[in-house]
Amino acid sequence: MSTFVLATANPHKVVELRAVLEDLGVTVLDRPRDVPEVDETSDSLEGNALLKARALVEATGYAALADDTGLFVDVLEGRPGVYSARYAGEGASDADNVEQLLSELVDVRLDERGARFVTVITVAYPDGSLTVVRGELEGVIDHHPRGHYGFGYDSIFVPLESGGRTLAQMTPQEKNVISHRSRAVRNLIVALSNS
Ligand code: ITT
Repeated sequence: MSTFVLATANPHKVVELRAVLEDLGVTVLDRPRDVPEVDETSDSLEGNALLKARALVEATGYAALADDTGLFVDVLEGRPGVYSARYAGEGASDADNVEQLLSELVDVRLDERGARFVTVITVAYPDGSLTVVRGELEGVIDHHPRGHYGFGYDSIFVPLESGGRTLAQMTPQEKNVISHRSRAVRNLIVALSNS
């Protein structure tokens, strides 16, 4: 079929994406170490995924796959959103970002703490064409962190279909069944199978 180079250097994502794409007959190349990372300057997930994918197509000549994820909290008008990775400042840890978000929701009741994770995956091809898919997971932001699985904001995000558990209280397998990223990947499989 074709060859894709992956924009992410995150080892968890590389393993997940490589398995799915190789099943579809795609040859997967890791991100070349000598290609510099692009600044994620867009104000949308789609824009940032496109910036990452386009830069890699230009550098390598291969089709490139990039993803971007954000947590959108209703009562905060969608923040942290596209700034999820650096919400507590440049170089912030997951714990710093969680603390920052909880501090902004101190007086907000549970029924007003609705939020969603969104993942956008973009494949950019050398001829300029694009495949863009997304996956979403609805839930609420808990008052305190719970659980030890996962990463990022998992310890405070309670999916609607989790029986009250946070994502960090679900095993990786359970999270993978419902997660925003796996939903985006499933939509990618459909889009690539139809193309
Ligand atoms: P790249 O190297 O691929 O750009 P990244 O660290 O920028 O990866 P993402 O764009 O996927 O990561 O995610 C942005 C932030 O959103 C990330 O730093 C996490 O804090 C959070 N996040 C992403 N996916 C998450 C998940 O499944 N559960 C909890 N938090 C998540």
